[in-house]
Amino acid sequence: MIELLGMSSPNVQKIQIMLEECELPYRIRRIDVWKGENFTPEFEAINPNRKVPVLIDDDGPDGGPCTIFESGAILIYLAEKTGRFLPTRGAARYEVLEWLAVQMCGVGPMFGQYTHFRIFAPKGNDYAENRYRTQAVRLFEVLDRRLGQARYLGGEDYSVADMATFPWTRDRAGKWGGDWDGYRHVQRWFADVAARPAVHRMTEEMDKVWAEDLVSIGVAPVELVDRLLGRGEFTQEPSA
Ligand SMILES: N[C@@H](CCC(=O)N[C@@H](CS)C(=O)NCC(=O)O)C(=O)O
Repeated sequence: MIELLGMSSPNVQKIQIMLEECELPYRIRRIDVWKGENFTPEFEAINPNRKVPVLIDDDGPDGGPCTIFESGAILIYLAEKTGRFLPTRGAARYEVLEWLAVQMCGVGPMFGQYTHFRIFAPKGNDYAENRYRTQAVRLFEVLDRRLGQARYLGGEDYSVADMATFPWTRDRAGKWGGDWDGYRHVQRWFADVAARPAVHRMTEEMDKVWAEDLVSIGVAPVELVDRLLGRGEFTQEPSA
């Protein structure tokens, strides 16, 4: 059995899509980051970076249980375990890995920071908000150009690169001042991915987890939110 540790965030959603696509039996263990459950010694022992998702597989590559953290590594692990959604060799493999890397190193961090500064930063912090919005819009343009040349991000076949990117584009460009109507290739791809039964199953399940997350967000103590966001008493001052 596989256990997926996480909440409703995009980095967790991408793993659930892959598990559903591969029809692997799994269960979700909710880790409530708003209650600091990712800061316990038990959690730190399985992910020193203290973030979700984490995947625990009873049937790991060496015959025993294994634990994997970082969503990109988890997707590659599941692709290699099942032999699906990532070509095993040749240029096609690296094309998928390139676009997976664009998600991991670009789309995730930039969209994440834009969300942070838009929602959590004190008013007047226009520099950071403008910078990350500009990066987010730039990345939408990169995705749109790519999807004008290829059916999917990794090439002609649906792959882990699409699964990784899809949750980050849900609900976003239109609200962000980017020209959603202008991103017609992203829109075509988005509709295509959203229509997959596995993706449907993920959104149904994750909408329920999101409802639980919303309750936790509403009652989260200030000091836990400050630790999560790295602010207040958790701010690191520059060394002299
Ligand atoms: N690069 C990591 C990012 C994981 C990440 O940022 N997870 C967030 C939820 S999306 C989290 O655990 N936040 C809690 C915290 O930062 O304390 C991955 O892709 O797995």
